[in-house]
Amino acid sequence: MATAGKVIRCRAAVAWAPRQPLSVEEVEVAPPKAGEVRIKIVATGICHSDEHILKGSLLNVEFPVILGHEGAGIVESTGEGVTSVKPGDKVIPLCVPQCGKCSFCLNPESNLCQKFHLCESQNLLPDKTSRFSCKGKQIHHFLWVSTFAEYTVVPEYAVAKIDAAAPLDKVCLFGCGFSTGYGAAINTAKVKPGSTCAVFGLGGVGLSVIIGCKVAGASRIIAVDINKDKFAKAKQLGATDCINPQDFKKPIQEVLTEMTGQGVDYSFEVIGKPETMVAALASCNMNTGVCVVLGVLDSGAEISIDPMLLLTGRTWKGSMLGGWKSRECLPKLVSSYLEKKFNPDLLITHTLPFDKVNEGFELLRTGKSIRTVLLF
Ligand code: PAD
Ligand code: ZN
Ligand code: ZN
Repeated sequence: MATAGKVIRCRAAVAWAPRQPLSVEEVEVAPPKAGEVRIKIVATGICHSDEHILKGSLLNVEFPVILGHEGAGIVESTGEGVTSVKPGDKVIPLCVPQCGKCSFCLNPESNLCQKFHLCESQNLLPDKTSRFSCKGKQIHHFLWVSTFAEYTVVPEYAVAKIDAAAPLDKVCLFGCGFSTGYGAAINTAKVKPGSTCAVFGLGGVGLSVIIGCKVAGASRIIAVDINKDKFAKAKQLGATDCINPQDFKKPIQEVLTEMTGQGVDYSFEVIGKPETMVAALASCNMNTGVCVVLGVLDSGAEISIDPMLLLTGRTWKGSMLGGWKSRECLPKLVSSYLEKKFNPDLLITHTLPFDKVNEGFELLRTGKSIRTVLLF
């Protein structure tokens, strides 16, 4: 491409400081170095985790930064030594990389990679420099993806090549929300046919859990949210019952236990609050129940539980990006979508031009959207 090897000037939403609106600016994006890929982002979703970072309530991010981690785009150019993608390929940048070499990557049971953000800082690219600058200032990367930029640079092991037929304005959700929720049901809980499930929190991730439970053949899927406006979509995607904890005097775990006899087989916390994490654990069968935590607490927050909840046999677990080995599995997941195995398009309630990124965040905060997709 004509831009290869050159600095590209383009739009990006810069977060100059926590708790401030994003600022759409012209930024400079340097060419990819060896082992890196520069991607033209076509579409990006807004996930609750971006909001956590913006609030300053998640660890390990340095400002100014370009957020966004749920995007899809087209390779613009590649640095020396890159072999798995070439200019023109459709790709998803990966917030959980897959280097293929570390002990986690070599373990078939694990989907993390020791290059992921809790093992290695991702505020800068692996060579500890940034490809972004704005008004003479260096801007930090975020999770090595920074999809709130028209062009971004990522390491080769943080990019997955997907089917050329994939609609980028839809499959951007596979970069986080859809894959996380769907995989939590399929890979982490391993939901069995005929089982009962409870899903706490009906945002983009929680509704994706419902899609996963349905595909896995669950016979009862109970959706839990304090915002009843989310119930219609939950039903459309496969929820059999929808309940609002505020409609009951007794704790929601007691309501769910009564509804199901001994508690659900699988419960999922997809909100990120201490009290709902404990309630979700207590809602599953005391002996054989499995509770999966996907919600992210504000940094520093903790939970305490009565260990008896676990002693009787419950399993309490969590997962990142739905347990998928990212580079290997996301392309297959996109192919299953193209074969119409599931329909996450229903999660997209709003599509906005990129410049309206702050409006997108406002829709998330006020509970009016499931996923907003921003288009460049
Ligand atoms: P969202 O804000 O779209 O949805 C959260 C939902 O929870 C909303 O529908 C709320 O109404 C509902 N809710 C809030 N409080 C309560 C309550 N007390 N009881 C019942 N319902 C309530 O968020 P999202 O779907 O984008 O993300 C959900 C969480 O998952 C969030 O904490 C995010 O940071 C985390 C996440 N984890 C991973 C992962 O890999 N584990 C990936 C992506 C997101
Ligand atoms: Zn996310
Ligand atoms: Zn690895």
